[in-house]
Amino acid sequence: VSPSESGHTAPPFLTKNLAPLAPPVQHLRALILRHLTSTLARHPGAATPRDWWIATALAARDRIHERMIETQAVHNIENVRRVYYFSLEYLMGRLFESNLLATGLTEDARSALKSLGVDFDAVREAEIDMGLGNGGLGRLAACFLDSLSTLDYPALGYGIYYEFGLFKQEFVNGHQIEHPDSWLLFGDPWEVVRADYTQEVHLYGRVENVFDDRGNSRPRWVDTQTIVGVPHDIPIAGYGTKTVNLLRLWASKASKDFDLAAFNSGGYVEAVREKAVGETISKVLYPNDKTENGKELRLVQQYFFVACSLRDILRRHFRNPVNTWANFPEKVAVQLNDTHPAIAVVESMRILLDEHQMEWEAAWEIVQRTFGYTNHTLLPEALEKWSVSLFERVLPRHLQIIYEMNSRFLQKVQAKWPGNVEKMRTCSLVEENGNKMIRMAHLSVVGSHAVNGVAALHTELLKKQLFPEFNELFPGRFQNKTNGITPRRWLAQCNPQLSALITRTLGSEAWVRDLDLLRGLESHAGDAAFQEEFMAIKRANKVQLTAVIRSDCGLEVSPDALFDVQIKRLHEYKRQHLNLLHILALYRRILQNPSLDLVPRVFVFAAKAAPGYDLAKNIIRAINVIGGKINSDPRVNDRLKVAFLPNYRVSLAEKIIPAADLSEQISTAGKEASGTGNMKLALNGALTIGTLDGANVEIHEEVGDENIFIFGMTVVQVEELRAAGYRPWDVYQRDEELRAIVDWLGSDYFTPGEHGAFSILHHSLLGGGDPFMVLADFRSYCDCQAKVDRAYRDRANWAKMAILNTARVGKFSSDRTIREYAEQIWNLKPVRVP
Ligand code: B1N
Repeated sequence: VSPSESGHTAPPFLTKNLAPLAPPVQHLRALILRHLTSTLARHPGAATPRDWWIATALAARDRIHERMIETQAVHNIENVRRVYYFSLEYLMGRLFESNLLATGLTEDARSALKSLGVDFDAVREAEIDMGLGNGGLGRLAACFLDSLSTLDYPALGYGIYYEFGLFKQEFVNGHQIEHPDSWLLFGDPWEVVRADYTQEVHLYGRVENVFDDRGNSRPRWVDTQTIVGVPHDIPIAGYGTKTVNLLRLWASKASKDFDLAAFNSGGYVEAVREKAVGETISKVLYPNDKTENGKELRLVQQYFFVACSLRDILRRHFRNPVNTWANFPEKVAVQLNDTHPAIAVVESMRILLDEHQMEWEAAWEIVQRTFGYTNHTLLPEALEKWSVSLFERVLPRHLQIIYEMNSRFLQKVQAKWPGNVEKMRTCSLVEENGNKMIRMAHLSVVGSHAVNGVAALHTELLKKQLFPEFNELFPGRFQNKTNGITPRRWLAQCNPQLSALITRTLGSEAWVRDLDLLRGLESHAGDAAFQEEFMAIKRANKVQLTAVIRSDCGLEVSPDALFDVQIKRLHEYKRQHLNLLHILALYRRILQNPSLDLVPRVFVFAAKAAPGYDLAKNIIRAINVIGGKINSDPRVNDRLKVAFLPNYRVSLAEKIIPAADLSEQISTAGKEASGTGNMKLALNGALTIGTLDGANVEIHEEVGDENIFIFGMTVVQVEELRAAGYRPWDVYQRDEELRAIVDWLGSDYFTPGEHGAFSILHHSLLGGGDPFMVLADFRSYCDCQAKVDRAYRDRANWAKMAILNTARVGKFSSDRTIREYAEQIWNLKPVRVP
């Protein structure tokens, strides 16, 4: 069918003077022009990059929709087993390039736009990131969706359609300032609203007992408020396959009943205001990464999306007349992304007990067979607990069910350790010291058939430190699933030049779907010509990043310097302040020895701090202010530059990572569950300087000891030092240089006239007891950085190490991770879509 016969034509007045192109490109161009005129009502002469972005996205979406309809039809007709990923966060980033890549339209779109005089890169940059997540946990969910579709696994992601994603960050005088993220301002061309699948959810109210005709009482949840959830579907197109799964995100709306009640009891304005309450549920993403603050709205968000999603799963299951409760666990696997959606376990029990009159044991078996739980952190402040009184108000019936779960579970504990009250206390789903709290992690472990950590070390610590009793009670329930990243976004898309070199060298693009094939680069690591090419690409990427640093930081940096990169959420345990202390040490050494021979370095930071996290914000301020001073000090003579790029997000990561020489993974051992930025940077040929923490341990194993810079205390050493009584003051006293720079930091040298500007940070290191042992690891870190400096001078050997990093990190593809989940937790089979 020619473009003119297919019905997808652009109006002739727009096409008559255009150059002829290859038929597929010409067809795509016609589609783009049609969307520009018929959907956006825009003349090409007046179109902005944003208009072209939407028009091109809609053109690609046409193809994706065809595949999606086909995929869903195959899944439904074959009544396949599916996995449902429940997550409060999805950090998708931009979808333009990833959808073009998946559908094989990247080059056609580039040519079509070029023939219209439109720059592809400008179009790509017009898309606002879909930033519905905080950090690694949300980005992992996004990588998993990509792998699930690419590997043809029937899957659906469920979450919340936040109107505002993670805040936008700006720096004013070095301070972080937050702004709302209005990502929907210009619409989302990828989504389809499925109003026909709207679900109703109940909240608040009370439980009463009603009697049936045999005189048996049953609990009934009454006087509730009703909220409705409207699904917004984002298609997730697999790479090199026809599978298109869905990400289904729920937007909250006030229900008609809600409206009516308000209208009857008050006036019109009150009624409309009440209605707005129902719509606040999906208004904003909580910007806290690992600090739970027990806010009612957060619990309501969790319950809202879980209840909508479970009802949607039931609707889908029972739509097929062959399905029953008996085969439900054969068709449905649900994975809980941390405890945030853990209320799903209780809601499922409520549905089975109260709405389907099932007996407890039968219901419990279904629930347990259905759920799996992934733990993402050991940090106590991140382990979710909800106060019993809050629960009682918001979800009174669920609280009753939790009590019943607990009493049955504690019988097991009792049977295992007869008469041991201490074991009961530690294992209980309810924490009883003072204000009673529900422990969502315990609930998740008890309610799931599989519990996993996200890196080998993390899983070991999970079994030994966090859940030792549970590991004894439920042997085999705990497993490891080391995290991964999608090679589509994190190499093929973000580093096109390196991708082209790899494809040329390996003779095919197969590595994009099978990352272990990168091992084929190992034999080229010592080849001088290959090293040259590899490093030329790194330099080109660095040149591109210098332009970003120029525009976003107003700073001029040289692409020949070593790019030393730390990009991740700002957290005490991640120790951006350890990096800062090293920078201060180098600065001081230069001031004391003006001719000091240092490899010129650009320290690149990017990080958001939770808005209420004062210490994290103080660290940002310190890096900005001290960095500013160093950048403008002529005595430094460009040997050190500090660039703190504002507003870290997925699309910015895609620009920084390909340009990195050194990857900072310097958390206190035992604190970073896995990390995934470490994988992205290594894959793009950055060498890691890191502690033996999280997945660094496994990166070390894969790349080999000669190709990584490991420093600092191990988990065991951290524990020993803590047990022996860690005194940062002693470390400070003993190390002359450390003492000088900590004092410097505590003075007002960097902030004349503003006394105590970094006192929160200074206090955390000394008076506050240095909980993450920054001072204890300082000397080892500096020594290791000196090794990096020496290594960078040997260009050929550095190139070899970088190449070996790229070649040897195939393990960290999320395809490998997802296959492990599918085979070992979900019992899920791929389904090819013809
Ligand atoms: O999950 C990532 C890991 O790679 C990181 O090491 C880990 O820190 C991260 C509460 C969290 N753990 N916990 C969270 C996020 C939001 C929130 O409200 C906790 N994020 C992680 C992927 O496994």
